[in-house]
Amino acid sequence: MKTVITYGTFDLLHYGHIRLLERAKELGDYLIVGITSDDFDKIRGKINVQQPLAERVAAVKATGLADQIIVEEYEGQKIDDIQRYGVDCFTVGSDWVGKFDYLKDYCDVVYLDRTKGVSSSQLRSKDRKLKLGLVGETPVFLNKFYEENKYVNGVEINGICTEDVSKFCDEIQKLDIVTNDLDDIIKNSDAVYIKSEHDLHYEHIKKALEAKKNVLCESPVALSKKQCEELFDLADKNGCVLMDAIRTAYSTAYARLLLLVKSGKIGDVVSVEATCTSMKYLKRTKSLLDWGANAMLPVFDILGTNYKSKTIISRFKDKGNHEDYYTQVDFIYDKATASIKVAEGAKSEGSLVIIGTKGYIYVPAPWWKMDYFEVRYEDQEENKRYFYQLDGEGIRYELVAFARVAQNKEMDYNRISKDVSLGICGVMEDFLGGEVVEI
Ligand code: C2G
Repeated sequence: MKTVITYGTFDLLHYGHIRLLERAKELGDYLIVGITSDDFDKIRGKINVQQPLAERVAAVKATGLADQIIVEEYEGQKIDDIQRYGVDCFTVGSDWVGKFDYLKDYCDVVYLDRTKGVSSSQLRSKDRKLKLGLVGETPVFLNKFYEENKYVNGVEINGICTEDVSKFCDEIQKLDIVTNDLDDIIKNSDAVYIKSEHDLHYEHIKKALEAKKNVLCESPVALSKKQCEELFDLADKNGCVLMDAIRTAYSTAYARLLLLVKSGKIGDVVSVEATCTSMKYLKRTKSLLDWGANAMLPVFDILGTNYKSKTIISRFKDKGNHEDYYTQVDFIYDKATASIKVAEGAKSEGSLVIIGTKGYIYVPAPWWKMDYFEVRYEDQEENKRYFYQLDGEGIRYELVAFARVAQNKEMDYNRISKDVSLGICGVMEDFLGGEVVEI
């Protein structure tokens, strides 16, 4: 019996895939199909996959072409599988020609012509692409955001609303819509990404939601709980999406860290300590407004937003203008405490530590772009290390999630709850309202 093996994602199964499987089957008597796991696809850069593994397995199974289906989960697994299943022939489409020649040491390698005219990424974008308009003044970040979107199927950045577009990269300067009129960009886009000054977020979001456009906005989305509540109510009323853009929430490592905490891996959480410092943009230091939301994310995700009390402690550069060199916010909960330390005018180790009654989780700096963390115990033999590939700081994953929520209303892709957004806006409101212990 001649055993053949082939691998793929097989997302949105189409005739190109089926023709490949048919020809693979003809190469022998027994066909094994390896289907990539969701994590493995993300790690190898396929971040736009629409269907979860179970659906992809079922679709391949329904073709009746596979004698056996396995899951491909890690780099190098093909060698293990070829040896484990006594494979005589590996085959894959010609878009991979040369990439698997190393398998010739273990079995025959056959590249089959790829079927022209169809691909999963085409199918993913078959619904009209989401036209996304940018709103903001910071070229450093918006240029990066533009680059990141190149990895996202189904979203096309079609314009920018800014005062001076000459500061931006050439591609942004050549966008269809370049304006300084917010109404322009809202009218001509399906959705907007807002990275304007914090005190303009509320007004910008409100205009977009009133026009029934979806919004992805840097956090905080507003500078008071009331305004935040009002924006989410408006989004609900108009059937739109308002998504808080804290990209940490979209990194696999962060999502897995939360699952480990919630599964009791470190016992009851007694403290969350998050530090974010950055002195890159020294010309202004709005530490809490710029970094507070990111730092509060793990606090509110793990301990919730119903703290009993909080103390905001700030060292100001210009109190009247709410420019703080350093701000610390200490939260007291029923059975836990939390402390965030944020600084654009001071420097510290940007780590995240989650303290539990059985052990603790340590995320090294810069934890907000995490791809790695450790679960540590008294007995170091029990320590575990976790690594999850993160490309581009997580912006592309945030964009994929936003597109899913905005286009298909798949709300579970929005990793930041309204409760967390409200909690963040509430702290900002108290800070701006002067509820601060000054040092
Ligand atoms: N394919 C094809 N014609 C198409 C599209 C895909 O012949 N129009 C083939 C691919 O070459 C591949 C298989 O169908 O052999 C599955 O394609 P994908 O699901 O896109 O997965 P891919 O990541 O390309 O699979 O490690 C090997 C890779 O997993 C190969």
